[in-house]
Parts: sequence; structure tokens; C-alpha cells
Amino acid sequence: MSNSGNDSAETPPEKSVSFLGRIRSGLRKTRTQLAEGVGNLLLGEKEIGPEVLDDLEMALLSTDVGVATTQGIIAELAEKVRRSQLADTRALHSALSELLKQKLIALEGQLSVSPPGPRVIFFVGVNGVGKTTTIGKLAKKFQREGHSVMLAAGDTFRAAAVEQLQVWGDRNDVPVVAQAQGSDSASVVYDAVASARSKGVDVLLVDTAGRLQAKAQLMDELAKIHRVVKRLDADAPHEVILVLDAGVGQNALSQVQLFGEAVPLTGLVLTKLDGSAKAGVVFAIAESGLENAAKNSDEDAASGSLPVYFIGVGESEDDLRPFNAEDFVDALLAEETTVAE
Ligand SMILES: Nc1nc2c(ncn2[C@@H]2O[C@H](COP(=O)(O)OP(=O)(O)O)[C@@H](O)[C@H]2O)c(=O)[nH]1
Ligand SMILES: [Mg+2]
Repeated sequence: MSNSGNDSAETPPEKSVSFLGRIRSGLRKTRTQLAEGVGNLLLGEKEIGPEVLDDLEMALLSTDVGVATTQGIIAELAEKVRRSQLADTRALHSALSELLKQKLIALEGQLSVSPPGPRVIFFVGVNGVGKTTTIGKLAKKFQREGHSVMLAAGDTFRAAAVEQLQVWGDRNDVPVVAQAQGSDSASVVYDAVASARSKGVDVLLVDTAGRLQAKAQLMDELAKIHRVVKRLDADAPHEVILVLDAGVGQNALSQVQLFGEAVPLTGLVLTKLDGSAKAGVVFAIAESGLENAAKNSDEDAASGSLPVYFIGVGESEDDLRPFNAEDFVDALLAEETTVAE
């Protein structure tokens, strides 16, 4: 965990209510999708009939939890039922909640930006998933926490992409290193790392292009940026974060595979959960046992899993939330009546 004292100091008790409220409203579509199988578990303390687990199975599958994970969960619950460990549907609901939380614990992780800086953080991913938006949200968050931030406009393919970052940087007083559209993005990023080092910036957030149509070229470009940055700092990039749009469901796994072949991924951000009923993909990500490229070999890593650092549950700045297994599952399984929207 981070040792910056700010975090806890600025967390008034009521914040946790709105904090959960936002995640809950962000996961509404998936919760509704699940409700057919899960919701009726809570309609009183009913006996567990044979159709209950079938409905639950269908509900999990329909939110992209994935076949293997779903079957594992159903089998474990069925076993508890067989051993008469679950008195009624409400007990089944708690057991389900526990199981789901256990599955997601390994995905929790804290994005560290502690000194010595600059921490160089790459954002990669397909066009339109939310890379630039996420960079903007995180830049503000880091600033609020007292860190100096710089941005690198590494998506040089579209003029609009460079402008989007520059305009955003101007408005928020965050320096942006950019060159004209079409310039070599590795050279933009190299300049940015050099500048961040000379200015003693704490965090450098690097935007990159995501044209999947030009796949080979895109992957070469990412690999090149990665290589070039190492000439200035052998430890950089300190993080390579793949941004995924939750709306693609299980397809997210092939994007992890694809980008992971070009650059060693150290974390994920899952955006647009609010627009999707497929939030179950988080379980598929956990199940697939994706490894954190930075933690394969060494140190204190309790879990070598690729962490989900943040989830996006809406367009506003407050809608980018650290991923927490307990909050996430509670929001997914919450009773609709208790949910403040
Ligand atoms: N609803 C919703 N929209 C999001 C979220 N994250 C990003 N977006 C939107 O997705 C669109 C594409 O984002 P952008 O950052 O430009 O994607 P990029 O091409 O990967 O840089 C923008 O309209 C964002 O506002 C989210 O968590 N929820
Ligand atoms: Mg962008």
C-alpha cells in the first residue's frame, strides 16, 4: 500500500457511501442482467430448488463471466447445497458473494507513483477504449495528491489526438510534450522522458496510438517506444497499462494477449463498465491467470497477477475508481432497492 498520508486524511466517512454508490450505479447494467438468476435468491429465505443453480449459471454466463469460472462456481455451490451447508437462498447468496470475492482478490493492486521519479507510465490499447480520458483523470488525481505530472502525446497518428491532450493539458496546467501529427512517436516519448527527468517531474503519463487495423505497425511502434525509453532509464517504463473497454467482454482477453506480445504489461484499466452488462469479464480475467510482466521474477510480489488498477464507471473524473474485489462484488450483487442511483 502507498504510504502517502494524504489518502486517508481526505477520506471523510460519508465519502465511502457515495464511493460505493458510484460503483453501484456504474454496474447497474450488469447487476440487472444478473438479477434474473441472483435477485430471486433474496426474495425471502426460500428453499434452494433445482432451478436456482441453473438460473444462476445462465446469469453468470450472460455477463461474460466465462464458462470455466461459471462452472467452477456452480460446482462449489452445488457441493455446499449437497452437504446441506446452505440453509436457504439467502445463505446461497452469501456463499456466492464470498466465492466471487475470493476470485477477484488477486486482481487488486495499487499503482505506485512514489519517488524517485519520474515514474514513466505507458497507456496502451485499441482506439476508443478510453486511454486519453483515463490519462486525464489520473493526471488530476496525482496532482491532487501532490505529485507533479507531465503528459506525452505519443499518439501522433491523428492530429486530433495530439490536440486533445494539449488542450486538456493547457486547461489543467499540466505540461504536455508533443510534436506535430505524423512525427515519430518514439521520439516524442524519448523527449518527454528526458524533459521529465530534467524538470524533476514525479509522474509522466504516456499516451499511445491504438490503430488495430495496422496491427504489425502498431506493435512495432510500441516495442520501439519501449526500447527507446530504456536508453534514458533502464527501469522505465515503470508501468505499461493496457486499457480495455469492458463492453467487448471476453474479447478483452485477446487484446491482453496481443498487446502483451509487443510490450510487457504490468496492469489493466477496465473502462465503460457503466455502458456494459458484461462486467463479468473481470472474473474471466482473474481466471485466465494473466501474469504481471514486472513481477514474474522478483521481490515481494504476493501475487504475480496482472492487476486491475482502476475501473471506469462513467465519464466524469470521479468515475475512475481503484479496483477493489469486495466493493465490486457487493455492487454486482446488491439488492436493487438498496441502491442509491
Ligand atoms: N461511459 C463511459 N465512457 C468512457 C469511460 N472511459 C472513457 N469513456 C469515453 O470513451 C470515449 C473514448 O475515449 P478516449 O479516451 O478518447 O479513447 P482512446 O482512443 O483510447 O484515447 C470518450 O468519449 C470517453 O469519454 C467510462 O468509464 N465510461
Ligand atoms: Mg486517445
